[in-house]
Amino acid sequence: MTKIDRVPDTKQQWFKDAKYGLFIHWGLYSILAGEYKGKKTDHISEWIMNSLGIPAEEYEKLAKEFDPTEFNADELVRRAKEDWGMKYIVFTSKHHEGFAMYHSKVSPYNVVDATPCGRDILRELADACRKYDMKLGLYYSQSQDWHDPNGYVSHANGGEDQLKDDNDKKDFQYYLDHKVKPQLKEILSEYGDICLIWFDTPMGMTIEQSRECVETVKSMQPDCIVSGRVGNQLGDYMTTGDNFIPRLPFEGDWEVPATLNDTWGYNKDDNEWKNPDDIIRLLVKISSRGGNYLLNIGPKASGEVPKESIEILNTVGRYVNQNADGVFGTRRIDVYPYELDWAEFTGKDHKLFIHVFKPRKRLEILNCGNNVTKAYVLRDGRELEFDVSPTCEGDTMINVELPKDLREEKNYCVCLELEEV
Ligand code: JFZ
Repeated sequence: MTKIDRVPDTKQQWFKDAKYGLFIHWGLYSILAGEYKGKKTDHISEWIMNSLGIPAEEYEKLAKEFDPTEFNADELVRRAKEDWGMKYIVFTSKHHEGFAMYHSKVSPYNVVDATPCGRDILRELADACRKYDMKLGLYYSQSQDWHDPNGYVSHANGGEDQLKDDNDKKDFQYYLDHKVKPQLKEILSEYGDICLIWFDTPMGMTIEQSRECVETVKSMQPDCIVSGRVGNQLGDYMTTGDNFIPRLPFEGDWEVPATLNDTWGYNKDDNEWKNPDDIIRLLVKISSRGGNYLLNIGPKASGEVPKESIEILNTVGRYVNQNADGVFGTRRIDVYPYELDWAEFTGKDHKLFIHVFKPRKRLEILNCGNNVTKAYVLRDGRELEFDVSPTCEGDTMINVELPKDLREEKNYCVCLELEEV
């Protein structure tokens, strides 16, 4: 994460309210699923071409095997919207491997022209997003392209000096003018409204080159926002590292991209699935600090989403759907600038939401701001008794009584309505 000296502002209300989105990493690497000719990668699987040093002429043959018979964009978008409660989707239109997951006229290395299936995956997704009124954003790797001779290469396994020499010899500007900008124009003109372009690590790009990327996007769709990784502090919002939450206070618009296991692209050997309870807590914690959580799935080459991902997202989705008022549209709060092991707080308007993650006999909340006028269980509206008492330190303690059934529970939310002053 690079240091920024201004507050990033997307000026897009949908982004400030969204809180929860779906990242989809899908490409030719999904066919290899972490293994090539008996060799397994110990790096994130979408990097396999790079980490196992597969030559471009070999790697590109994978396209002949791409036939996603199980991919159903409609079903996926419906799940994201209804079952998982997500507000936007970001799909890899072209990752570092250089392969376009849409019908590009700029390069034949794309999912329609180079595969037997001939399906325009982005078209299918865009149509489904329109049907379900889901915002669609696109990941586009602007700096690294391991298929184009002039795209940058970085190394999973080091060797930076040699690489820097190799990269310096390339005509990156040519690649920018002849592949990146024309492809950006395609994805921003042929697939309807695109809510954001998720640029990735800029590497050696100059400020002019980052600016050209931003300007290409804005010239096509002025409301489309760009991620901080476009480089040179030109992004509309800040992007953190995988599952990394910045320290309070972080003003402005930001997003945490995150994996459910330890890879973005599908890896058949990665079973390090996170616990849904931890994901729920992370989502709430990020909301309380004013950010968005962009949670990733890596579909298999067949298009099937790993069942473990679906199960985790279904569980998280139940919490999100039952407690939507306490997640979406919430603002960064400063009421609780310290950590509690049993709760996280979110807030908006004159409401403070207490997300309870461990069984408690009663809820004791210190100094929650203005006077409390009402307390209720968010998911069913049940009103709760409360009283207010001074502490010896001169603070105010709100004590919320819990009915018996809730005292054994975790993962529920209580809303405190506060007096307007
Ligand atoms: C990048 C990609 O290289 C990776 O394959 C994946 O697409 C991910 C979402 O983005 O990886 C990064 C880049 C930067 C950071 C972390 C992962 N970072 O700044 O912490």
